[in-house]
Parts: sequence; structure tokens; C-alpha cells
Amino acid sequence: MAPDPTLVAKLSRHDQEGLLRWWSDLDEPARTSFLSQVASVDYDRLDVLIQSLVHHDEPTAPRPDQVGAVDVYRLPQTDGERSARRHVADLGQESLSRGEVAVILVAGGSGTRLGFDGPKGTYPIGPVSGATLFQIHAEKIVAMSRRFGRPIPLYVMTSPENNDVTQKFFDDHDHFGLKHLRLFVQGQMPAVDRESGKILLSSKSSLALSPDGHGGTIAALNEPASDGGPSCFDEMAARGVKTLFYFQVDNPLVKIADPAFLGLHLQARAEMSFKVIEKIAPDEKVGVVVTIDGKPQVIEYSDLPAELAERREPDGRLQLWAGSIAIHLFNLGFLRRLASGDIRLPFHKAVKKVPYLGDDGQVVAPTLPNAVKFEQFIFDALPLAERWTLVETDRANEFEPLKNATGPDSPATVRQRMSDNFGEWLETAGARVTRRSDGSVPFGIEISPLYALNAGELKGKITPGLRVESSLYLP
Ligand code: UD2
Repeated sequence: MAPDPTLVAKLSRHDQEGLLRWWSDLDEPARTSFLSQVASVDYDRLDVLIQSLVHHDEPTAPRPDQVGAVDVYRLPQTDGERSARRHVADLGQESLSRGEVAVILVAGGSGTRLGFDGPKGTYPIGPVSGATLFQIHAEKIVAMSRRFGRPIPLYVMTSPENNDVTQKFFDDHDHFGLKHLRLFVQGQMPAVDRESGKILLSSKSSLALSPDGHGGTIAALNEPASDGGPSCFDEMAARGVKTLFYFQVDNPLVKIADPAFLGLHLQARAEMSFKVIEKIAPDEKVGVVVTIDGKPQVIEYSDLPAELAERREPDGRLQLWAGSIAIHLFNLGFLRRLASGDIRLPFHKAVKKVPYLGDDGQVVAPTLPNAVKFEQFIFDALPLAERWTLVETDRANEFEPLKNATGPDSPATVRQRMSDNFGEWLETAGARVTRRSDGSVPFGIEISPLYALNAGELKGKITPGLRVESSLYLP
């Protein structure tokens, strides 16, 4: 079989005809699967990206004078503010009770920095039980569903590489008691040579593809199911879902479907909302929410010029302090509009080491970054929203991500933070917990979300005066 002449002409128009150079070495099944891969690439879009991000490397950073701070609902400080926050949480609770909320968990990343062999969600992070990230997240959703008397559906975004193993993991654990779980697979983009812009091959019959970033969530939710069934969006709409709670797999502290956050989002009739924390250092690895020419936008940490990162208020605090921890709420209609409209999220480039097929037909493992990958970021939806809310949360209680094998954001720091926080819940509920002189807890403490979702729920479940002097797990 010869390749389709229209496709050959298209490749040559886009300067990518080299993709077919091993054609005569391939057997028929390999040719068929390779052709469908090659034909699925949007070459017009790729050309634009190669021109702007590979050949010209257009600067992405705004001019410093365009950038300013954003308005954020700060943490409540007074009794009045706390009571107003409780009041607005009623709106969120009512919406949960009406079954209008679905949860999106993005877990398509490759987790390279953690160096763990398997999807990051299957990492055993519980400080005592060794519960995995997926278990902890799923049990929070089960507990919230029970609390509000309506099942909260969970949609997990995977990548083509980790979808099957993720599905098997959930199946092997009976979906951790979730009433509605659906995995959906994100799209991929070809990696290109950083000098020539040519698409790289990973073998004679496959392109070097990589996940298209968590911005790919929007398109992936809009895709029909692999068996031709309804897209996730259609399914959500049929269930009466109006708001999506979005979060990343790596943060076991996340307060899933937090009613107060939901309430603020609903009260403002926002299309997109963010939870933010006060950055502790200018170079902290979180995107920062700012205004650019008056419009809210996120600048990723790697794109934030030092001059801006270090700008301070007269009292010494960082001016651009609102660090995004990738916890969002979306109005379903807004995301559907983005999925079907002409305006697309921009692509960002990542220069990485990508193994590729060399001229001699052998795979080369580069020692230096040789390739450009293209990724969309979900937070780029913010400037496209007509209304939004930004809500500050408390870092210690809601953000400790698992990113690295050692050092900051590693299993050791995450488990310590979990134990410290659970220790605090126990103290609030009337227990006495042994602590080191620096205030940290010297052993593992863990409370399953099915036992209690917060200190308030723990009250009444433990004996007042309980002494916690060694490792404790409340399942
Ligand atoms: C992300 C944010 C950063 C900050 C930080 C908080 C970006 C670009 N930066 O940094 O601003 O909020 O998190 O922890 O997001 N994922 C997919 N598909 C992909 C790529 C990623 O599902 O193609 C998922 C991944 O599984 C993970 C999440 O997105 O759950 C974040 O990915 P990351 O670890 O690469 O992001 P990071 O730490 O650079």
C-alpha cells in the first residue's frame, strides 16, 4: 500500500515529508496505524506554533508597567467576616444538595520529577495507612456525597500512556465506593526538533507524542466517549451539573467541592474561580494571578521576570502575591463555550529531552534538551471569563503538593504536613497531641475522609482529653 497522495502533498506543504522516510520498512499493520497517527495532526495549527515558539521564540512576558495586583477575597479575619463566609457557604451547600456539582481531577501528567513508576495518583502517601492519592481524593468525594445526600460524579483526566493502568487501579479498588466515576483521555501533541521544527519520530512507525497539557481538559471533556457514547460535557448536562470543581492529583490537602468557595463563585455568577495562597518567596514554583492591562491572568512561575516577582509593597510584602494552587471552579456553560468557540487557549512551549529516531534508524536518547513540546494551560481560560472570583486559602490547611522524590514537596514533607494538620484537628476536637519543640508531630497521624472531613466533624467522635502519644489512624 502506498500512502495517500493527498497526505503526502500535505506533509510536503508543511515541510514534514521526512515522517514517511521509513515507509518501505513497515509492514501493512504498522503502515495503517502510522498513517492514522500522521493524519490526525493539525498541521496548520502546528505550523503557527513552530513559527512563533520554535523559529521566532516570541517573548511571552508582559512589560512590567502592564502588570498589577488582582482583587482577592482575603481570608476572613474578623468574626463578621467569618460569619459572612459561613453564610455564603450555604449557597454552595444548597447547590451540592441539588446535585449540581461535578469534580474534575487532572492526572494525565507524567510525574517525571517524583520518579515514581506508575500514575502519581497511585502513590501511597497516607502517613500511617499508606492510602494512595486516588484513594484520599475518592473518599473525600464519597464523604461529601453522603453529607449532601447526592452522588458527586468524579471525572479523571488521564493520558494515553496512563489511562489503562489508572482504570485498572480504580477497578481493582471498586472505585473506592464512588457512585459515578468516568475516566477521559487527554489529547496529545507532536514534539518537534528545537532547531529545525521537524516532528520527531519515536520509532519508524510512530510520532513522538506527548500530552497536550491540562488545558487539553476542555477539548477532552467535549469528545464523545470511545464507544460513541455522550461526551463528559453532555453527560454532565444530562445529570443537571452546573459547576465543575477542578484540581490536580498531587495535593492531598485539597478541600474538594469546598462549599464556601462554591458559594463565593455562585454569588458572583463567576465563570471561573481560583483558590490562591500568599506566596512566601518570589521564586516559589506557583503561577501568580495578576492583572495585565487591567485583565486578570496567570503568569506561570517560569515566565515571571525576577523584576516582577520581587516587586514589594511599602510594608515589605510581595506585590504579586496571589499564587495559584490550581484549584478552580468552572461554570459548565463557560467551558462548553470555550470548547466549541473560535477562541482557543494559547500553547506554551517546554524545551525537553525527547528520545527520537536518528538518521540511521536507531533511537537516540539525548543528553541535552533537543525538542520542543507544546502544552495548553487551563488557567489561561481566566482572561476569557466574563466574571471570576479569586479566593485566598490557607496554605497550611490546603496546599502541600507531591512533586519531588526528596526535599521540598516530597513524600516526607507531605506526610509531615498531613500528620501536623490531623494533629491540629484532634486538638480542636479536645485531644492532647505530643509535639516536638518546633510544633511538629513526631509520628504519623491520619484520619480517613470517611471518618471526618474536618475538625468539626471529628468533634463528638473522639473522647475529650484523649492523649495521642504515638502513631494513630482513624479509618
Ligand atoms: C502547576 C502549575 C503551577 C502551580 C502548581 C501547584 C502549571 C503549568 N503550573 O505546576 O502554577 O499551580 O501546579 O501545584 O500547571 N497534567 C495533566 N496533563 C498534562 C500535564 C499535567 O493532566 O498534560 C496534570 C498533572 O497530572 C498534575 C497537574 O496537571 O495533576 C500539574 O502538572 P505539573 O505537576 O506538571 O505542574 P507544576 O507542578 O509544574
